[in-house]
Amino acid sequence: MKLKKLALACGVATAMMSNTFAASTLEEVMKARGLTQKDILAAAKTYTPTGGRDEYLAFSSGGQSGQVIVYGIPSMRILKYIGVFTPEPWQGYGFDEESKAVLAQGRIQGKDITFGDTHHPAASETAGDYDGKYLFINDKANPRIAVIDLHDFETKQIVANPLYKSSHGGAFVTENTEYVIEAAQYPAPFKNEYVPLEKFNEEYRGGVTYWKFNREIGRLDPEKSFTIELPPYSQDLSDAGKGPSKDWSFTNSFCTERYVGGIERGRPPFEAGCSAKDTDFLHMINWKKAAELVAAGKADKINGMDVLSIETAVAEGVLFLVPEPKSPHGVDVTPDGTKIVVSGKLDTHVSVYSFEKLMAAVDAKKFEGKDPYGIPIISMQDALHHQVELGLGPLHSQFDSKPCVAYTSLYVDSMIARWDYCEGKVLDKVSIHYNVGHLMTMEGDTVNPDGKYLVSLNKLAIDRFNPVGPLHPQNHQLIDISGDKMELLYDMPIPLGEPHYVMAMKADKLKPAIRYKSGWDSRTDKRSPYKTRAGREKTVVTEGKVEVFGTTIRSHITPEIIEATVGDEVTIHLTNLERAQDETHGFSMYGQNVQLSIEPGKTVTAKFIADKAGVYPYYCTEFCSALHLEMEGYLLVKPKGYKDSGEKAEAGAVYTQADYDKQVKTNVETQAVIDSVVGFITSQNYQDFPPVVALVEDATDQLNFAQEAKAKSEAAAAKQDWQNGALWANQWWQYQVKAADIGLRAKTYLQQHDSKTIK
Ligand code: K7E
Ligand code: CUA
Repeated sequence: MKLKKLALACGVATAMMSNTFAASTLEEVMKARGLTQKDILAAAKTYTPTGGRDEYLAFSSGGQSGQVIVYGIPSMRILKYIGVFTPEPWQGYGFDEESKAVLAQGRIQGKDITFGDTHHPAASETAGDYDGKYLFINDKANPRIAVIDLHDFETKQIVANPLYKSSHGGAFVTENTEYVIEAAQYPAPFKNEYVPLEKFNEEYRGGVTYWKFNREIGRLDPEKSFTIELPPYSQDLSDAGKGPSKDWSFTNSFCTERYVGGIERGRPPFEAGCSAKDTDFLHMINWKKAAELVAAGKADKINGMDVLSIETAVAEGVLFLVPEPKSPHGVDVTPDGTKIVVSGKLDTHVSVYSFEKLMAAVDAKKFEGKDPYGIPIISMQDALHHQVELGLGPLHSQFDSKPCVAYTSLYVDSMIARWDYCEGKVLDKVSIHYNVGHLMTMEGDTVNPDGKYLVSLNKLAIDRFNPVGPLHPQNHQLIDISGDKMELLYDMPIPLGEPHYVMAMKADKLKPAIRYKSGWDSRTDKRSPYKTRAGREKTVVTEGKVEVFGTTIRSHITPEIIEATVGDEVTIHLTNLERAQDETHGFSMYGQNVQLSIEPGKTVTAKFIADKAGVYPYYCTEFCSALHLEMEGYLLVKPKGYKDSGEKAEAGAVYTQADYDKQVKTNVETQAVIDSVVGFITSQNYQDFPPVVALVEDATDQLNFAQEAKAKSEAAAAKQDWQNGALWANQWWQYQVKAADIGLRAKTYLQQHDSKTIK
């Protein structure tokens, strides 16, 4: 009765859909779904058939989620959320001891911080071009930078800035990733103490930190990093120079009024006091020379970090200011490094500064004055190439493969402008939905942009998607920029925080691993001391401690029974023995906040106190094989002083010789099937297909396990132990089934990929 009603309701609701399904020609589908020619063209430009790959991979900030979102372009399919500043259970990030140690590096003054406000991802560069090796991202709320290794898409390191209390202008890398730049935002005292706001001008400070990157080990080196002290202006976005400007970096600022707010004290709010002046300052820093000064001992140690004071930076000629129209936001260096494009939310123009002119003023010591901290100011007239009127609320700029072509987001107009920054001409505009912040073109912040597509990161998504409550998804809109007119292709909802910036890299620059070296600690990139081999699993019990050295492989966890006494510290190291692609096992346990992800080859550790006597089942959380549900076990936590009754556990079922014989017969038949599959594969040129070679390796592993189980069953049978004989025969069959499954996958692959007999 109920079913009937449901069917009826569904029938009405999906009437239009079923028309679509019934339609068999393109015209019919277009009519049924109300699609135009233009829609079909956009679909054809983004649709990726099954098994297809994207040309670019985008790495997006995950905003308040503290994560990085990876998606493909042009399909806009999300591929991964990388856990960065926030625990991420699927990846076991923040649950295993190895990744907890990474998150612990991000503690702020000893406190665990379990979120991040990620803004700007930056990929490592060699000679100003993405090299596909590392990704960096900043946290605005708790000034930190994370390092992600693109070999496995895992977060390896978090560094917390010891001076700032917020930061925004990061992460940006210098031309050969010598340094990762992180600028402060809201000024605060460097020391971790109370300083009254009345001392704002004297003791509150801003700064730019240059985190030294050690490419050999793929980590930032705080010892070799340094900060340039800056006045208490709110430093904002930054960019590193390129080509002729490669030794310099540029950082915007707002609120150079140094207003301190106090709306509740009857004073005008920050927004009024911070935008009163007509101009703010672009900071121009010679980081190369600053690094030399630090190496020569000219820095002071503050909170353990080398800090070059304003005074020294000015005296040594590494720090200059240039006025820029008030409340600027984006600063972007052109691919050839000759110009710096600055846009201000409150000005309809973008200001294009000439690096050559800036250097001429520096060399001639031609300044219009000094700021209250003694920093020389280069006049705007002396530095500008020109200003170009683009529209309302210009924010960020990116570049095209075509010379002199830039794209700038117009926040207030809700448009993207394409313009010529050499000639100062607007070329085209396209509307977006709505209020774009950052925008991004393919490799558009490198020395060698690809053009092709642009992604608009919109701040509002009103009316674009099915409503899901007051909190809307974010909207990344894909735009085709290959033709004379920009064309909007696709809306992608992002349901995870507000991404600020995203960068896209040619997918073929990435060479991610499919498995780890056996027994690998992926967070330290070293062989784990807890690596456990098949057959060497053990549980070590000492006073107050139970330490398990276990393994996982389709379809069992070793051990299957762990015993502890209440109050024990339980440590479980698990090594995934799999070598096969995508054979990750999970491990979760009742009531202990344990959830591990053990990718092929990985070793991870769960640690907890068994503080309550009881029974705690555990199991594998990845559907890894036909007998995945049976990948299970028990932690038994006994009360103190518990005495075993000495009773033997009775198995639920009893097996006879007939059961043994029946299983062996099945196994012999199964082996015949396997032999025929193996015969097919080996008759082909399968060595020419790496995925098949990997499958054959895996199947061979399984058949070896089958042989071991077979030997055990025969040994039991020889002693007329039909119980164990039958069970081991069953285990032998389990391995055969896995081998057959893998073999069939290999066979299908060969048939679909034109191996020699098919031709
Ligand atoms: Cu939102 Cu670059 Cu942090 Cu602009 S930022 S929009
Ligand atoms: Cu291993 Cu499911």
